[in-house]
Amino acid sequence: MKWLRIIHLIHGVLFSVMLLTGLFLFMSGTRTWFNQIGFPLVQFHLVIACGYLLLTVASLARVKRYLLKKPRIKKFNFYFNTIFFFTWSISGILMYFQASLPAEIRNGAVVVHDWATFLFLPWVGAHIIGHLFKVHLPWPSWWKKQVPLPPSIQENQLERRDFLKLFGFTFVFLLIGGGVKWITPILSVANSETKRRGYFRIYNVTNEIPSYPNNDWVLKIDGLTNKEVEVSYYDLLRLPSTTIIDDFHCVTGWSVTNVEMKGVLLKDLLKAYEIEVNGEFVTAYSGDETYFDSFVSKQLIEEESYLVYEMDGQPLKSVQGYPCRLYQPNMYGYKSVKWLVRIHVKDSREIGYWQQSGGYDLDGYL
Ligand SMILES: Nc1nc2c(c(=O)[nH]1)N[C@H]1C(S)=C(S)[C@@H](COP(=O)(O)O)O[C@H]1N2
Ligand SMILES: [Mo]
Repeated sequence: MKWLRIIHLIHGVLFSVMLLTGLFLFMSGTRTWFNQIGFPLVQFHLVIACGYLLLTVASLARVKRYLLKKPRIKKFNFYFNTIFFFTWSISGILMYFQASLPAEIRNGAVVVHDWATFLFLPWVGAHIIGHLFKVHLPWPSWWKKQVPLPPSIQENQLERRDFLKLFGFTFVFLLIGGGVKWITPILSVANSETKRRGYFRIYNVTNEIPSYPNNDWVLKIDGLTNKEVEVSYYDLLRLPSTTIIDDFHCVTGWSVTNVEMKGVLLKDLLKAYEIEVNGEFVTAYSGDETYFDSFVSKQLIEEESYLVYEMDGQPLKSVQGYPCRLYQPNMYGYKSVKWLVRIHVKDSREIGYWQQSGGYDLDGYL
């Protein structure tokens, strides 16, 4: 009995840490903040998860033996938790090995992992409140056992548990409301070839969105070239455009399928301006003055890459890189530098932002 209590406590602590780090990973703002202070949040989340996994697997049989002698509500708790435990573990393991999995499974794993957390939150809330305040949710009598009406109802008075109920229902209501909004684009059935599936999680390592209010944006092409060129927004729109419908993949696991992107092929721009690229490497810089990534020149020119300015028929949104982002269809999303302002040709290779701080692969091929 004493042991079970200790296990319960460790379980609770580990779970809370995972929940918190998980939410921090989920929200772009906190994710960015941890990244800025150099804290390896993903690895931390994983290490705790392994501890949690081992502890749970080791104690599962004992806990089950203990709980099955108890009232139905405890049995319910046991099975409810076990189902979620396996859902998180399996989807988490799939997320870890996502690089070697097909996009559908990868994307599914992220959605399941996030959604399991989302659906579990109300239970966690109720469980914590129950333990802290020694109150219990008013389960219907057929579920527990026959109980007399509480005095508060007999006397028609409000009790703390009534406020908790109110609070609880509001919370669940908000969750469902938020959830519906969030899951609609994922569940939406693609009714044409070109309909997008999934959604972009907007990433920005700086927490500040570069803005170009009067389209006072220029793309500079310089370095080892025969000339230095500055291309304005209107110049870009005037160049011959190419549209691609493609699946966008982030290396952290999410994908958006059938995204329509319109822009200018870099090789077309180089041709139009008669620019010769005389260096083996290229660094692409963002106007946020922080994000950049590097390529072998060939990867951007011969393999084709896009200077994207429209997505799904609309100009890019500011958070998605307005007015222009780079896109290399064979590579992961992190190579798609948003608010692209400079293409610098060099004879040595820069180590990009995520290669320095996240250990991402230099080339980033899918
Ligand atoms: N300037 C800039 N570009 C960026 C990023 C960023 O943080 N800053 N994140 C990259 C990553 S890791 C991905 S997956 C995509 C995400 O695109 P989205 O923010 O439009 O969803 O943008 C890429 N380009
Ligand atoms: Mo990414």
